[in-house]
Amino acid sequence: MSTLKTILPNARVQPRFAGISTFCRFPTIEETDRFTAPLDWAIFGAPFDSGVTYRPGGRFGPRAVREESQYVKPYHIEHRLMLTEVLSMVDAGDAPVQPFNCEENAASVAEFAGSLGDAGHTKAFMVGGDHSNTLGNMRATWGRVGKPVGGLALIHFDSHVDTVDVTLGEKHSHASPFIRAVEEGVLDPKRMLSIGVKGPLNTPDDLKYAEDHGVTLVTYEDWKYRDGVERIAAFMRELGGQEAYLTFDIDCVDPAFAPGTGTPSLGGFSSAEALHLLRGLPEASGGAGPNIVGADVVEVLPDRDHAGITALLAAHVMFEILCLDGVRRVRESAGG
Ligand SMILES: [Mn+2]
Repeated sequence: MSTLKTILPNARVQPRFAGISTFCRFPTIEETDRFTAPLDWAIFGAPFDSGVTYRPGGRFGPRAVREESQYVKPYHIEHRLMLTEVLSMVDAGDAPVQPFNCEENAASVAEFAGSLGDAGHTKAFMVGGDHSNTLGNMRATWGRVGKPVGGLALIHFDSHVDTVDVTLGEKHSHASPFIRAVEEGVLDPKRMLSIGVKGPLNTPDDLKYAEDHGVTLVTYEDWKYRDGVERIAAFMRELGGQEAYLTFDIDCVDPAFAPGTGTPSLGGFSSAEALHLLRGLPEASGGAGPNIVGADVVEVLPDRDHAGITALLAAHVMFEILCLDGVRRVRESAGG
């Protein structure tokens, strides 16, 4: 009798290069015989990129990540975790995006993400698309956890802080999801941690909103050469088991490792450093790790990618984030 909560095709019998590509070969949301209800994570695509300020093409991100994720395997060797034994996970398809309107698109993504699975249990994981889609999944996540007054905490990996008020005359774009989320009460800026910030920026004011509202900013250089590791650990300990959303903009990784993105910013994490940082969050917290109630990976732009390396990294980042929830559940059920 299998103890699996998510049934994958047996890669020793059914090759990874055959069949229709779902995220990590997870079942579709209709294949209810391949996952254990209640559903823990519904993973969906948000193929929308009309919120970009520079190079478009992220609308093809979900398909590219699905394709490269065929080689994501379920056993995490550092956590000693068989993810499919701990979580039931599906590919829920793509949100119905609104390619000509950023604000309407966020509303559409929110409605779709909020409808997935069991409202009181299932969590929504979004694969973008540009970062403007995150406002939609954050709204849905906030609703799923009962719209707590004060908003969600946020663990944010990005080159950019994405708290610009207006860009090219628009309040809704991939430069603005977090200022809009704060205004809506969805996000608590005092419990927002931005990791991997790097420049150059348009003006010094691009950091001012975050600094004035209590966001914890850890630049790449802070993490690599100064006190960033300690500051991340302090944030994670303070956060404890509070409900947190995790968003991963692939442009926090050095374009030498993740060239397939639309607003590349030089330097930054290597692939290995990014994976190491994610794997280290439980230890940094001093406990079971962050209580991730919603998540995304965004800004993969396949047309600028080489050999699929950016999409492959995004697929493995998704796996790492799901494993964080797996680790937390294992440690909590063990009473520690
Ligand atoms: Mn971003």
